[in-house]
Amino acid sequence: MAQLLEGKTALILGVANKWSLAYAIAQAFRREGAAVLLTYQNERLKAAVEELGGEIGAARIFECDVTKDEDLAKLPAEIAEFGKLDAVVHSVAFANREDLSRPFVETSRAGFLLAQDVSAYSLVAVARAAAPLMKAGGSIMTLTYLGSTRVVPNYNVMGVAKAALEAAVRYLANDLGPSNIRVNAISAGPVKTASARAVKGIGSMLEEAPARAPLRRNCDPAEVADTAVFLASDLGRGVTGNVIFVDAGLQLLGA
Ligand code: 1JT
Repeated sequence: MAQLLEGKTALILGVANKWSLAYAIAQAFRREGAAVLLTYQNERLKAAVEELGGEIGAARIFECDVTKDEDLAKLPAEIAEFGKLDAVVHSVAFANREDLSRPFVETSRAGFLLAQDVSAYSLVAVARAAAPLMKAGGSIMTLTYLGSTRVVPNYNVMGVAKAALEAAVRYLANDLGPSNIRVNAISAGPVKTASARAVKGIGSMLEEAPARAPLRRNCDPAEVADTAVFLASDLGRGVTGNVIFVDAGLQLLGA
């Protein structure tokens, strides 16, 4: 079968380790023929991302902290050799650990703003930096979670940040649509990533999901990645401003 992303260049932010959803997406994009550019947040993650990028044949690997405008200003130089950028995957979030366990009402101003800056505003900053490079149109996508619209125990400040992120997807889709740039979010069901494991309660969610989910199993990073391929490819050309659930059907349930 023809490769779905042949001739396309994709920037993927948020690979931290082999469990990262961003890494599953990078693998799927390579399988479909895209040139893949990976970023790492800082020196601490550099070696790990370089090793993972080497394994999949990433075209470029560079430092990009999405909270630093000067790092985002490097994008034009990094993609210059490819002529244009076609897809961006934003798979970045952060909150203080204490804000993912104590009652939401106790969230500090600093903790709230940190989660918003890293997890929601960063999509706006990335889209603004990437859009001028998407000369043949493009697809920008981010990762979200059901805690944006429902109260999921302990998700707390991240739920509020994901609500802002999903609203940003809609406003960005409207702004960038005239340039044929689509903006969407993938809402992944619970998966065993390193960030998820840092969180109290994810273990029991993963244990209970196979009995409750309509598809009667847990979610697999590879199926999140295949939806990202669809959104980045021309198959997704009519889809913008959406939140697509890749969660084995869990979001349908009322109780
Ligand atoms: C972050 C973390 C963002 C974990 C995340 C996340 N988006 C989804 N998850 C997994 C998760 C987290 C919680 C949860 C269910 C799933 C951790 C680091 C900060 C960013 O609650 C039951 C809290």
